[in-house]
Amino acid sequence: MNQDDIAYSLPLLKQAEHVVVFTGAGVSAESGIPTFRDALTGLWAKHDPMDLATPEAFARDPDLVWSWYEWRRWQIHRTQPNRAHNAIAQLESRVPRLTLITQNVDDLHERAGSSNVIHLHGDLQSPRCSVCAAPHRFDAELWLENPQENRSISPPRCLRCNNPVRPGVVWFGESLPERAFQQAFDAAGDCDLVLSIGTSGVVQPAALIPDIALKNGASVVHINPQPVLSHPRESSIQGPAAEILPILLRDAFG
Ligand code: BV8
Ligand code: ZN
Repeated sequence: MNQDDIAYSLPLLKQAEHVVVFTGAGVSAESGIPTFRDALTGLWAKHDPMDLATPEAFARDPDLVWSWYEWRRWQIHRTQPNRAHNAIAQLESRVPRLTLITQNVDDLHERAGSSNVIHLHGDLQSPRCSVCAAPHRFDAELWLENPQENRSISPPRCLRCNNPVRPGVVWFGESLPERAFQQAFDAAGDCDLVLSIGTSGVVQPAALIPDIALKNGASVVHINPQPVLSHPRESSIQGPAAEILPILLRDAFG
């Protein structure tokens, strides 16, 4: 982590009227949640997430896809927000206006205390009927089944039309939720600083968020162990978010 990169970002953060925090799977990495591209383990090792996270995969094998999401939901249920999530929640009260946009489907930002989290790719806590879209409530007892990697669990049935319930996430090839999309893109066009944290910027159209902000004259600071740079008003603080963010807040706001 380069102290100059932190020093360069401090005035941007202190002077910002509207900060957009844009997070990807890397912000949850230090809570032990593997990023989308990390190698899957156990039953999932032979699967490519890109093949599982599609409507076609769910239609072909609903038990396999539902089990994968239940295993991920179980992993998230058993972990805690890390210092990056906590620092982002604290930042809300340090800047005049903050919009938090996440590509993640976990609830770690909410559990760290962040409010009004915009989930561009949906979330694991709001399953719905795959046909009539009726919201489904998880049955608390399900956790007694302890969905380890080697279980195959059938999705519950919709109470209204008896069709399979699906995870409340956005699969590849599906459109992003209209309201979340609009809110996120409006915030990107209005802000003066984007903190882009733990995202490789591969998945579209979410990856446009920093570009929209740059086009509107904002600055972008990437926080990522990998360098992510392509524009004069983009800078990078290389390193893990859970280490960098607490330092950034301390040095900027005391
Ligand atoms: C759509 C939910 C319209 C499911 C996910 C151009 C325009 C529009 C569409 C496309 C396009 N080009 C291609 C497409 C199609 C596709 C797409 O983008 N494909 C990619 C692979 C090229 N996009 C779509 O299909 C989208 N839909 O556009 O609708 C449409 C409609 C019909 C037909 C066509 C188009 C929907 C995309 C949503 C997919 N759903 N998640 C689930 O989770 O199962 S995306 C999923 O992958 C995650 O949510 C995440 O956003 C994304 C990437 O995951 P990761 O790789 O894990 O995370 P990330 O990339 O953020 O990388 C991790 C980073 O963290 C790394 O950089 C690493 O260095 C860093 N890191 C690691 N440790 C740390 C760290 N950083 C900080 N601290 C650390 N400690
Ligand atoms: Zn239904």
